[in-house]
Amino acid sequence: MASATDSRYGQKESSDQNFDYMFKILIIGNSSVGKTSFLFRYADDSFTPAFVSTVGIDFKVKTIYRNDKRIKLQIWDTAGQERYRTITTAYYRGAMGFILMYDITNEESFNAVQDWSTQIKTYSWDNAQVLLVGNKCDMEDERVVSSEKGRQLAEHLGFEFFEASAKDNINVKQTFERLVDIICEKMSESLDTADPAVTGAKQGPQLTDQQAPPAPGLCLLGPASPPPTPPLPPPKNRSVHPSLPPPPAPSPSSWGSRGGFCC
Ligand SMILES: Nc1nc2c(ncn2[C@@H]2O[C@H](COP(=O)(O)OP(=O)(O)O)[C@@H](O)[C@H]2O)c(=O)[nH]1
Ligand SMILES: [Mg+2]
Repeated sequence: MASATDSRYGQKESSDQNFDYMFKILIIGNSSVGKTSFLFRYADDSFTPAFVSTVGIDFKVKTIYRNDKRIKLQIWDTAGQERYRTITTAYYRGAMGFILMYDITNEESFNAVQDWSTQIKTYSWDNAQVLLVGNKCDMEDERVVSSEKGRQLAEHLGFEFFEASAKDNINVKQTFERLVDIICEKMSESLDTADPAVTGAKQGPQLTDQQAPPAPGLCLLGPASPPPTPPLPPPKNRSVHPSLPPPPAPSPSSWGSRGGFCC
């Protein structure tokens, strides 16, 4: 069980202030679909077959380069159980992106996707980007949810779609990078169409313009500009438990997207 002293969540990168943008991403979905494993595969390139139930919510930080920009990802791993829903949904508000995960060997987790999507629509910014991920695609013999069903549901919900395996490291990096790319694309579009009176610019600023002010809550510029809205993470190496206050954040406009990558 993750805890305040859980060394699996070491945050050595979290205090690094050297970045151009910071994106907050949440991984959500039913318990045991592989959310924690997916995050550990991506952040640490590690995998453990043991199931260690996540308590509340926790995060890892990973910094990547996209379009010559240093992007710091604050990736929040949530507990899937209903009893943590109040805490975890409180974290939806500042998120720019969601990885909504089900397990291709577990029909119930797939049937729950619609509910998770409703949670996103209810509690997140309208413009948050979502990828639907069918995890455990290494378990082909036990598959009960076809790729086609996954793709159709993603299309219906307006999300892009990936099948992946945290265990075999299939489409893990690709999922995060695609999510970052669509966040960047939509952020750039939003800034292009931003009201000059609000942004103070004659033309909408580009993603690559480091001096340009971001649309509220869409991105966090590096050291020169402190975060406008999303919350600071909790102290190092700790989970967020029911007694701790949730973070806030407001919301702008609305977007959507589609596509598909299977195992
Ligand atoms: N075969 C396989 N097992 C996985 C995969 N991802 C996670 N698991 C296993 O599924 C169980 C639940 O994983 P976990 O990451 O704790 O799920 P969470 O509750 O969604 O965070 C663990 O036993 C993992 O080892 C995967 O891609 N393939
Ligand atoms: Mg977990």
